[in-house]
Amino acid sequence: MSPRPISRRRALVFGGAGVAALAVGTAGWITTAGSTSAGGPGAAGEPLARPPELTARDGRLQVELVAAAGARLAGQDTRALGFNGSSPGPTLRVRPGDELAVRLTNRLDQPTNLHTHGLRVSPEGNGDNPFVRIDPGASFDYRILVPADHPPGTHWYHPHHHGAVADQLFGGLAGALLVDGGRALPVDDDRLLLVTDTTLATDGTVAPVGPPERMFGREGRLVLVNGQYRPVVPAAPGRAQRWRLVNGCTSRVLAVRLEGHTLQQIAQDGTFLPSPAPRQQLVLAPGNRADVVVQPDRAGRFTLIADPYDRGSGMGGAPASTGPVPLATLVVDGPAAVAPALPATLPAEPPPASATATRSTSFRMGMGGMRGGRGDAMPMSFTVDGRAYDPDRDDQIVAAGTVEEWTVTNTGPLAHPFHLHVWPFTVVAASDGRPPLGVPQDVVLVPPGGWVRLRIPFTTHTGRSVYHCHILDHEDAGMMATITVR
Ligand SMILES: [Cu+2]
Repeated sequence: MSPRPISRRRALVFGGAGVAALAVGTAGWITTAGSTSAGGPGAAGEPLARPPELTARDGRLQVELVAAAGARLAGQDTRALGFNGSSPGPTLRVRPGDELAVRLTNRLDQPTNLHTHGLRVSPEGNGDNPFVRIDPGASFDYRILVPADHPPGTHWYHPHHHGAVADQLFGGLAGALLVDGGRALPVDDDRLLLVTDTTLATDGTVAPVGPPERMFGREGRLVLVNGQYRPVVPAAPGRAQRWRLVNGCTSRVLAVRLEGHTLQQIAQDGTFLPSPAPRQQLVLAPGNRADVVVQPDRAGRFTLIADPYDRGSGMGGAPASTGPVPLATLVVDGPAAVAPALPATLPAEPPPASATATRSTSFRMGMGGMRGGRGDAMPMSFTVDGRAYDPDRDDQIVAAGTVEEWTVTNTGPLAHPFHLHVWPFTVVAASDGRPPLGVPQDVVLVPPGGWVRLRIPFTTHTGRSVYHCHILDHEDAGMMATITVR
């Protein structure tokens, strides 16, 4: 356990109507790496922290994760949720061929479980199984076998118990999951920037969320990076660093840019692009990851910003994000250096050449008295193909070994991010004309009234899992379906 911090009190007001003034205790605190930093949300401008790292040894990573309220978040002691008292939880680092053994203990007041988002692993049994239910007080032993040919990349983990996913992620339950190995890049630093959002009440509890917010998809008023409020990322002119950006927000789309800089994107959702791609802005749906290389060429302070993103306002519910949100500050200082150039080509995976079957599915919103995740009335229904999620119903049955082309349509006025577990897909085309990335990814935004076309190899694992909207309020309300590959 971390030593208890010595708190001083600091008052901080987060702007916006109805936002509670948050009394923020900031303190010096000890990271597991042994370094001390003065943390604090109130204290914007503290150095970016690295969540505790747990690294596989001799082919195995055995960890215990305890999900409980009382995490240290944004530099203060809160009633937010965390893994092992921390939000985000520890970063889990494995290599291809490793076994990831997680004992998850539930000290919440509701059932939970674990999803290894992005890993291409078995969804069966003690694997990445979304049907597992861990009741309060119980533990479950996950045993996840990372295939020897698994690509290295940036992934993450979070609970996936239907009906409680949004509340638990918004509460703070998320962590990074990195597959190491592969080609070393010429960078001086390799940093995780896991973005989450939440809203804290004055007493440090996570603020309750009403039906209108759940209908649109809740966006927290506090946007955090590695659990910190507007941290500082130190850099030297000329030196390159790799940032692993993870959108761990419940519903918020992050349209990210770095003042005065171009982000060189090298990977999406844990797979390399064919070559570094310059981006003035990167749009990350909830669940998406992007690895970028940042190489400042001059001293100064530059803000990493999430710009407003219109998810669709046809429902009369305006997006909660009304202005640009500062996420972090890049502070460039010190003597200039010259970093070696990035490689011109990266080890991208070629897309499947062709599909052997086609399939269509649609995200739908409709009028109707559906029940929300916590049982309260929702004015809208959230379905896949007109049916609310039923874990006992087989919605899609796919022949193992095939490559399918899916058309995912969205009949409604809000954008919905499509996420398929375990089997990543390559986007072939989208109705809004976005140029496809051409490499496997696992979350893609389906535009309002539009569609995306995906090519999905079902060639790795068999088993039963789910696909759903990654606006987790929508998933909890029923916008999820089962898939069986056999
Ligand atoms: Cu949705």
